Amino acid sequence: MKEILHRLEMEGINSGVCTGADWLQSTGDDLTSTSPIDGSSIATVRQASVQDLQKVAARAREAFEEWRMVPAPKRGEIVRRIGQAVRERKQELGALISLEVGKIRVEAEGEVQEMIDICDFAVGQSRMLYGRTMHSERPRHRMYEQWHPLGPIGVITAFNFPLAVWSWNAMIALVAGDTVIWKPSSKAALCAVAVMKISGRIVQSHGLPEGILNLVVGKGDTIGEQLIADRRISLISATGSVPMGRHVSERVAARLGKTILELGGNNAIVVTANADLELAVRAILFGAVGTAGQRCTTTRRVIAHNRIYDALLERLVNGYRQVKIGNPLEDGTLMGPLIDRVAVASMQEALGQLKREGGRVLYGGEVLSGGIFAAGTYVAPCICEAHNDFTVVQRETFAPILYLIRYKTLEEAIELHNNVPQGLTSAIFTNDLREAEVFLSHMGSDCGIANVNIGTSGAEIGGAFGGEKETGGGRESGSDAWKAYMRRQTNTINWSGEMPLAQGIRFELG
Ligand code: UN1
Repeated sequence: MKEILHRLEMEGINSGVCTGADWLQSTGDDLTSTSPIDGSSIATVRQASVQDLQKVAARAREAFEEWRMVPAPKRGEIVRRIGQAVRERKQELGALISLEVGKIRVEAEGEVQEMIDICDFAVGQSRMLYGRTMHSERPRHRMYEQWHPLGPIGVITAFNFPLAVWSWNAMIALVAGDTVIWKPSSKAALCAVAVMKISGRIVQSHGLPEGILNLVVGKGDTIGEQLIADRRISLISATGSVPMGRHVSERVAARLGKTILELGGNNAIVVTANADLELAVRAILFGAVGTAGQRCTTTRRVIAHNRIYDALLERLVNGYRQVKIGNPLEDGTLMGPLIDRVAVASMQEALGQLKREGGRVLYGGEVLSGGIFAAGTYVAPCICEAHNDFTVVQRETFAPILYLIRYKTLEEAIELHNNVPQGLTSAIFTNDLREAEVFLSHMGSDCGIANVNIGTSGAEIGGAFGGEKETGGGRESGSDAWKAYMRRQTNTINWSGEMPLAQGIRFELG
């Protein structure tokens, strides 16, 4: 552990506030990060006070004036160098993610790869911030639109993707010409400090002012509140629970600021009678057990055709039995701990609720104890029989609970599928072209992401990521998600020597 921290230039006590290369003497409370693996202390972060945030926000605003004037491809060059530096520290960063949030090594390194990928994507994007041209209805006029940098943006991230989600936002925002203030989850503060040590220095090594890439570790009810209320911050991008997102949305809307929200999911896989069950089981296992059920994209429901329900259940139970649970840093482990005991308690609470509503636990669900499980953060992943309208099924419990639901007709399956408040990711497993097309059509899945013969989690960075309904409607990462980080301007230029008005209006003196 010491070795990993050392290689990432982390100390026993670290400032949690920086404006690039400059780490401020933060004046908030100390936050000691403990590992969910064994409950041991990893290191301490000195959090931001409200005054620290004020200082950071002022610098971010000031730095924006200069950063927006750096040509976009040159901004891309800085992002390219960040990606390179992260590539060189992939293993160490991965190990820190495992230590601090309990992800298994391959998934933790996969997350670092996700950051590297978005850096590469953003570098290319920096030369492709395209606007359209239109034909003016007036003679000898030119009309076009262009995209300008937006301003400082605030990025609020959750513990479960401590690097990737920030980088989807921050790297795109950087090439867009925005400055970024990051408030990470307090449960993943060390990961944030580590990646900022790498990235902040690179941004500042080009003679640019401090304040382009900033970090404020702090509590939601003080620092978070201040951040979302700050009029200097043009856009707040928030990832987390629905109640958090609703609050952020209301506060930012009150000052008519912009938001990008990526909130809870309640993702389902429909397995039809024409599915390749072998493939479906592999996707469900990764989707439901991967990251110990703590992804927004985790598979929470399987809607299975009556005819294959029993066969699917048998294969799933067989798969679940073989999942090795334990230390996420050890080879062969497929499921590490939950983030903390609170998460374990909320999983148990959900299972209690399921039983009260008439559901059944078919496999797993226990809290594991003793030996390597002494921290009280390990559980057995769980398969349950449930009805879609149970209140417990309607909400997102951030734990490896999978609800199996039966259906008879595809129409019914889609109705069940869409009948939840959230709308992030979805999938159908079928070899029948018509079933697949119905699922992807207007009458099919109502989610932001819909897949065929691929599970609900593990999306690539190249697509726009986000969901509908209570998931918040935001889109991040690839495709044209960059547009949300810029302001659009429509320009009309008259080179005619006349003053014709649009809509044929004549407005002339005498
Ligand atoms: C999240 O859980 O907030 O699609 C993000 C996935 C990852 C990102 C998940 N690429 O599972």
